Amino acid sequence: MTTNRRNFLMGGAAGAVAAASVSKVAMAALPEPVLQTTPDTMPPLVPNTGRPYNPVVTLNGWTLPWRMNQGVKEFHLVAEPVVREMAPGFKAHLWGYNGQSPGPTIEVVEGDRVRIFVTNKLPERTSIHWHGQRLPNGMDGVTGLTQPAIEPGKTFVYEFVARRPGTFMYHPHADEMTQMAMGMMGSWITHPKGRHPLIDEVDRDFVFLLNAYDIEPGAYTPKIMTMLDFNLWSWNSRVFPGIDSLNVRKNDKVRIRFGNLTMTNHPMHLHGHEFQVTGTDGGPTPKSTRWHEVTTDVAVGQMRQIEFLADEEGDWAFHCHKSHHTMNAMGHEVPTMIGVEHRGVVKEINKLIPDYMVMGERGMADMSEMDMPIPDNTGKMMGGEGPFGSVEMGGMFSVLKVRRDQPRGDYKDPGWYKHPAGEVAFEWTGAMAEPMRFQAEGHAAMPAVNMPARNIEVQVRKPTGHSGH
Ligand SMILES: [Cu+2]
Repeated sequence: MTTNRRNFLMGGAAGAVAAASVSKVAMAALPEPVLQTTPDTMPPLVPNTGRPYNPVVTLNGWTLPWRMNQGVKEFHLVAEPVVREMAPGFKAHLWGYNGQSPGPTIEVVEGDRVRIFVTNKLPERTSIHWHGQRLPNGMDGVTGLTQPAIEPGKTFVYEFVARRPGTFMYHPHADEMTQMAMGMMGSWITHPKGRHPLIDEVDRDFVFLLNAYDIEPGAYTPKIMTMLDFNLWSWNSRVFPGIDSLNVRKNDKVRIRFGNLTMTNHPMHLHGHEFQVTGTDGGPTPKSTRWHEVTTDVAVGQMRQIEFLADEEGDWAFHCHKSHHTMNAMGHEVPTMIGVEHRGVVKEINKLIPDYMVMGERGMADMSEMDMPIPDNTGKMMGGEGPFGSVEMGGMFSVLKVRRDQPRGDYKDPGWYKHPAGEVAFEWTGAMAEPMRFQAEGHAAMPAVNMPARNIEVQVRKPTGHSGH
């Protein structure tokens, strides 16, 4: 994580578009849009105006600065095409806000009056819906229902009071299928205005959105008609190993907030610790409803915030538990070859197809170490080199790094965990007794009828599509 950069560029081009499309009076009132040029996790934006609060850290993202105008917090979002680096060496042509997809996180305090200017630099109409907020109906951002569309080149103003503390998100409500498939979304945090009985103070507070893309290997632009068969499962439009680690100090109280804007649910799983779900987009959960979990499912259009005490040192995996969602592009249309010994025939096939190669006869892990040639600009099927070799993961996967000597409030990557002697699983090289194996035929609840003439043996075949999950 880069903590020494905050590459905010004051956007000249965006200002010019706004100037062309709004009146002189409105122009004078329009805050300069702030753009972000890097996909790195930016340090928390400590408020220097308005009520104080403990800011969040947006994973591979940033918080939008505001301008205070006579007691109103003014933000300027610019909807526009962006180039997002989804992982090192892999860039996607997406749509987003202020230079990135997702757009910047908006952080305000309960009771704040908020004014958001939205400039449309997309080739089609848009709007923004403020998911989960209590607000006047006409500020809800549903094109055609509560407001006219924001046509290309136009700037609209949304204004409301952030009434309810919690974790929210924003996204278009205009041609949503296209605009969300292209990456238009962002997080919104409303901090409590004082001590809140259901909202604890924490030492670290992270936020990100789960999103998914269908980008063919070698291509740059997502396919927008895809309903279920996505091939890039991302957090804040990044795929592992491009997702930053979540770095904390031992015994920090940690909150992680995430929202799901994909087309399927994601069971989010944390290793080494138990957490509680302390809030949803409906607000903080009553304490009587909280119990400890290590996996929580977040359905489509939901947000969850989890909290735990990071009291176990180490590098702990944190990922979606659907195994297809921890793979990058190309993971799917490959037949199961486990147990199929076909190295012998490769020479023959190579006469016909010179670049034919053996894939997956011992499982798929081989492929991450093979360094097989892939088209330019493709998220590797799996990737990430850990301290003990290849991490056979991609997609929705990152690492919670808990360290005794991580300075308070410092989010820098401490490197790999140094395990105490004798605390790493190791190869057994001593004498081996024959392992116990169960041999007998199974019992049955009732005697079977119509038994086949001889026993059937089957091999497992990996599903080749994504339908239904
Ligand atoms: Cu998932």
